[in-house]
Amino acid sequence: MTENIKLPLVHSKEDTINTVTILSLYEDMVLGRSFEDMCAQMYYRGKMFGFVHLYNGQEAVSTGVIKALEESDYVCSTYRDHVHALSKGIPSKEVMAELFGKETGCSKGRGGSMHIFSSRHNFLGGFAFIGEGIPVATGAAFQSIYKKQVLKRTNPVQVTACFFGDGTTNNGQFFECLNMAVLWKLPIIFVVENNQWAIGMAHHRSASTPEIHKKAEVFGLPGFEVDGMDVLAIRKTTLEAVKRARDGEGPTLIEALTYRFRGHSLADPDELRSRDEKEAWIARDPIKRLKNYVISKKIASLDDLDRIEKNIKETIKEAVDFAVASPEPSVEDLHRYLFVENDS
Ligand SMILES: Cc1ncc(C[n+]2csc(CCOP(=O)(O)OP(=O)(O)O)c2C)c(N)n1
Ligand SMILES: [Mg+2]
Repeated sequence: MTENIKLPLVHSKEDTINTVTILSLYEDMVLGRSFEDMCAQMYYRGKMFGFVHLYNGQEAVSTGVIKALEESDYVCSTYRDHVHALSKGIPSKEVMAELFGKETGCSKGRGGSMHIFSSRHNFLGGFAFIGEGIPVATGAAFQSIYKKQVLKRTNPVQVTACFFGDGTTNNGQFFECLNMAVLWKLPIIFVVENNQWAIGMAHHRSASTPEIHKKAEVFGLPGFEVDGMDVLAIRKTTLEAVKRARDGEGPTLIEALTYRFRGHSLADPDELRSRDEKEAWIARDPIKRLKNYVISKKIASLDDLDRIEKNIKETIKEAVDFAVASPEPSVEDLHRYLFVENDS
């Protein structure tokens, strides 16, 4: 399992990738998919409240980007945030408990589905308002070079990966932050998850220039279009962007072409997208794609992959049991965590 194998078609900078890494990418995508499927079940059983936006279909983007980062790097998400949080290492039971509104959740049950947060994991949220995370991520990238350049800290520069959707790129924060990031050469990767739709609005009907990666050129940063259903392609592009960021060469924009397999949220009947369109994208399922790759290249056996899937099932079951058994926040603590507490 630890043997290094050659990947002939991919990875110019990382031209060998070991079996353990490939299987860990597979495991992370299966974790994301299984977690979201369980969320749907729990939502329909009335265990979760409010809006819940699932990530099925987009797993290669989260895994491909976040698993190319170091633990000390930052991730900033959107309201479709559960799977980004899992890839960043927040334990699934803490994310599940958060969705159940329990005290043991990563945001102490005060955030819920759209406000997953963990300072311990440098996970900056979870934002219900679209585009809200982009300035926050830009700030994280700014403090990272400030520590290096002004405070003369010797640690490696921390990189920030900032995720947002195609619809969000029509908002002003996107353009303002691209400008600042280039001006100050910030170590940030803007990751556009172009899943072709913003709720019920098709991307090509709302954007003057639908090719989002081309907008990078105007601001002077590299912009790449990448197959968002191919985890290895995303990983390769991200590793190059991380290197540029850490070497002080500034930001990168990555547009990952992807698709969500479910409706916008669990409350969406998903009647606007055509059956043909959905079927065409589902045929490109990123998890099945990596599975086929692993089997055809004899990287691991079906039994190995089955074992991974079984372990994940167990992990998800434990996450639900933990969330069910956890206490609700107490009414006396209603005002806690609104402000930083100085009594520790
Ligand atoms: C500032 C703001 N305006 C409008 C909304 C309503 N809204 C919620 S999701 C959404 C579409 C976002 O689409 P996209 O950025 O493509 O993300 P996706 O849902 O596809 O992941 C909109 C307009 C919002 N949440 N915040
Ligand atoms: Mg979208």
